[in-house]
Amino acid sequence: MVGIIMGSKSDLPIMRQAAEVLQEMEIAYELTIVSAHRTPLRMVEYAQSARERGLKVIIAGAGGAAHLPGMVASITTLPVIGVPVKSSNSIDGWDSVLSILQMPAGVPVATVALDGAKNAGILAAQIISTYDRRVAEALSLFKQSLTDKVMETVQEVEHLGGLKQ
Ligand code: RP5
Repeated sequence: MVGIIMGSKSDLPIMRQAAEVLQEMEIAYELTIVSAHRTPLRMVEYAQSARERGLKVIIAGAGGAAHLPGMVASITTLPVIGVPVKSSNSIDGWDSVLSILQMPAGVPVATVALDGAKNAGILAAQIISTYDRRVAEALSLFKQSLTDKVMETVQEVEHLGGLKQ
């Protein structure tokens, strides 16, 4: 249901975080390398066939001169979520962020934070949840777990505060 693509194997430590969150919510995904600069024809073929292969959302991550998400979005009508990666050839990550974020009108890429692959996975799940009730329920449980984790720390901190008095 979700295609996770990245420009290089070196993006995998970041991009696998999108896969992990989809796996936790039992959403089917595929994970592969598609490089805008090194395999441009593969990129075109991937983007052209994505919808007919049954994908609902594409998550695309790249670093440096990060053209992959935008170029894929220029070919497919599926929603594309872009993950700017702080790669070895990146200048502090700003190059990747701006390359993915500053798309021209007409070709949107939903850009998450630098190295924000986990949020990309959650956003993909949220798009799928618009028509899939099971995924919507998995997201509700996930949201509740965020609240529960914070509330545990609230209690811990308030307890420490109490000890100081
Ligand atoms: C981008 O260049 C890739 O997405 C990666 O983030 C970066 C560096 O690639 P490698 O030289 O590590 O293969 O195209």
